[in-house]
Amino acid sequence: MTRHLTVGAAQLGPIAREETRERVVERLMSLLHESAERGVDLVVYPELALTTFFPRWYIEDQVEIEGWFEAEMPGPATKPLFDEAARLGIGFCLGYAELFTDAEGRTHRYNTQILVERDGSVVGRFRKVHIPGHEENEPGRPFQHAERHYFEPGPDGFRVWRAFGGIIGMAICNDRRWPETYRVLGLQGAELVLIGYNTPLHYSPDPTQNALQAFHNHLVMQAGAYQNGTWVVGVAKGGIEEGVDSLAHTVIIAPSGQIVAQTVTTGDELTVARIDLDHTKMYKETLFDFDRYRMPEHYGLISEQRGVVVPPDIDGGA
Ligand code: ING
Repeated sequence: MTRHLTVGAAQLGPIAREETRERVVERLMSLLHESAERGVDLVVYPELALTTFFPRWYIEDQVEIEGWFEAEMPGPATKPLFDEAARLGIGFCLGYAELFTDAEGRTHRYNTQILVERDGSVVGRFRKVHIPGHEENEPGRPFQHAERHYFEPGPDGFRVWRAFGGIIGMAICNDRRWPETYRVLGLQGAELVLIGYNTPLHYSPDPTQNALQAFHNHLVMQAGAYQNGTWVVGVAKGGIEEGVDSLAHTVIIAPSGQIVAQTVTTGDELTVARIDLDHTKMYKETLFDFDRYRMPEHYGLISEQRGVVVPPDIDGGA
């Protein structure tokens, strides 16, 4: 039996600081219509797909900050996208800055992705777990990466949802660099992992990594796909956005780790692949038959420890 699904990775080029939600939704709508022409069932948009990547500035005015967030999803600007996608029978994954008020009335700010089925129903919500960058103002940088000033880590961890005929997981940007992300999803049976990202080419803490950004981007997602027998879709917001050159290189990756589709520009570009979710079995039921081959009795440090602890007794001897 084959479970085919046609997936569209809808890369965005730069979004200007002054660009309105309505104008951005027009761009998302254009990619949605191209998806419909190309028979796409599920279209994946990038991280923070409704606004410019505002963590590149250290903003303290709370009103301005809240202007970057969505208090409801869909909201007035995004409802047309939801309605059109449902009319076309196309599902989508959308990244945005979420303002959430809990039952106790406390406000939370998350870097969020939602998964919307072809009937327009929201079937999943993921909040970014690994928040990179810095908390305090660092004006000495050419641009900031103050995600920790704006976002709390997602409290829900890494989950999967049954949708589009398979088991779908989500992750956001820096999450894709951590093998734990894919393994926790893999242990839940993930067959397709959807990841949006905004990645500046310049990495202030170690600029020697700048030239390796594209290599590292594909390395981590190809490894995550192969080592967990899952499809992975990585979708960029790329190009020079408010003066910051950001990685594109959007990809669709097979459970073998092979790239089966990728973008070739740094702008709004859709790349499409018809995937077979049963292809995952070739790896999940052989090399990466977790139940048969994993040895969790030796993996304790992975969840017990946060940082490195060098054991005292490592100076030689069996
Ligand atoms: N961006 C980055 C990422 O992990 C980063 C953090 C910035 C990495 C610059 C390298 C260079 O791709 C997000 N948004 O997590």
